[in-house]
Amino acid sequence: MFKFDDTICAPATSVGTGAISIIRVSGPGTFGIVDAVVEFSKGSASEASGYSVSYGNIPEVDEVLVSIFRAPHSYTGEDSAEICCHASGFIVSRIMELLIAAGARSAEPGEFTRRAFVNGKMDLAQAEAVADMISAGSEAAHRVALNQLKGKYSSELKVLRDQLVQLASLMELELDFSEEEVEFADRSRLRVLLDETSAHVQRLCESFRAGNAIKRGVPVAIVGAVNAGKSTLLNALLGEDRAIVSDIPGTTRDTVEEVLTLGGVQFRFIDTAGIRESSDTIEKIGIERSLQSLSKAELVLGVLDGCALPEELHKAYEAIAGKVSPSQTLIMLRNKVDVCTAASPEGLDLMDISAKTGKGIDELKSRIATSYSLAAVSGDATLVTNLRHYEALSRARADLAAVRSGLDAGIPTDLLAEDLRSAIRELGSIFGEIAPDEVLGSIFSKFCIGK
Ligand SMILES: Nc1nc2c(ncn2[C@@H]2O[C@H](COP(=O)(O)OP(=O)(O)OP(=O)(O)O)[C@@H](O)[C@H]2O)c(=O)[nH]1
Ligand SMILES: [Mg+2]
Repeated sequence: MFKFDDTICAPATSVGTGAISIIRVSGPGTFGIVDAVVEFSKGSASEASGYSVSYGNIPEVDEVLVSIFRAPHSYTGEDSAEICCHASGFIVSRIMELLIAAGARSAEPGEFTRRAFVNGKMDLAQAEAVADMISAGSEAAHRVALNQLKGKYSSELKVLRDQLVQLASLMELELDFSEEEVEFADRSRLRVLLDETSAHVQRLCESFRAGNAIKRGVPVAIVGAVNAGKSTLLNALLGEDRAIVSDIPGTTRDTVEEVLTLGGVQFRFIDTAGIRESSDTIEKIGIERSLQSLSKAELVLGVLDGCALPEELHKAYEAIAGKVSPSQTLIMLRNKVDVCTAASPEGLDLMDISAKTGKGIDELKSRIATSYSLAAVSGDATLVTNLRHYEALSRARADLAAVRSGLDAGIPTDLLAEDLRSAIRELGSIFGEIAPDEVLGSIFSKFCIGK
């Protein structure tokens, strides 16, 4: 285990909120430093056993509770303490000053978790999951982060990496015997193994779209012609008057975004400017944004004015459907059915709603929830949610494709082995097998102080 020789401290709770704050201390000097700052009513931090809590006093500052964790049984793997005090900005900064005067140093963002990683308490993917866990805004995002934190995700990647190592050794075997012209005894096995692994890497790459949507909130674009009732629909879904509604066509100029959790999944509903020909510069920019939101959405709610004539409805339907790609889910809505009661035109898959009266809104919500259900995250399927992992997997996928086409073209194995090694490095980089300082720096600098 790597030994850090300094001791760090930081507030672990946000200052100014709640009643209690926690200040974390970690490193070899922890107990001596805490003893210099806190007068314990019984014994001292240095004598206290691990997993114990002691009551103490910091003269002229506050009465505190100190939790003691002895190495290696702590978050960081080092001797650590957590000082629980009243949540006043003054008290927290005073205790920080006293700890620093006693020999601790103010921690960098993410430094506790970085130490936990370096000390082997968790791998890199698990360390990243700590940040995801804290920022998870829905049950689904929490579940994905929890799976990653518990190490299920890393084990899957380790199995994959081991398969590639096995492949590499098969290739090396071939290299060893190449002078004796051992004709690729195991080439077919090599191919099978390579194809299996590539398919698995491919599957993980493909899961990123859903994984990322779950982590950040599934983007749902509400699109359609002016005055169709898009903003009224956003308000009906949210149950509040968020967007401006009026009978003037072109009311919404810029996109309006709000988050709503349905069935444990967070959705980001984006109300957009109505699409029409316009010579107004600002409206044109708004429409451009509508089209961008549409193309980036996972789910598209196409809103049609139910009072339009059948041929207009057909035209409006096609205008939206034509902009939706096969990988997106489209739900087409015929709005204003409270006043426009003519039967739905033939041949169009439309759901009848009235954004104004709320008719059909609950059904629409359950349709949206099931289109992106929690089942996607609760099953065995692993979801990639981290951009760094996705990029490493994509590079590994390209390396493996190069190995495959090299094999087909009869390229000597020693040349292919290089691509294979690169793929192994890429997978290893996800759980931090190889973790250069600058990679660690960029990961942990995004954490907050005290994490
Ligand atoms: N009767 C009825 N009127 C509705 C319904 N939904 C919207 N409206 C009315 O239709 C008009 C336009 O509604 P908005 O929600 O502003 O329409 P929009 O699609 O956001 O329009 P733009 O922002 O201009 O593109 C308003 O007068 C709404 O009250 C509905 O379900 N029934
Ligand atoms: Mg609007």
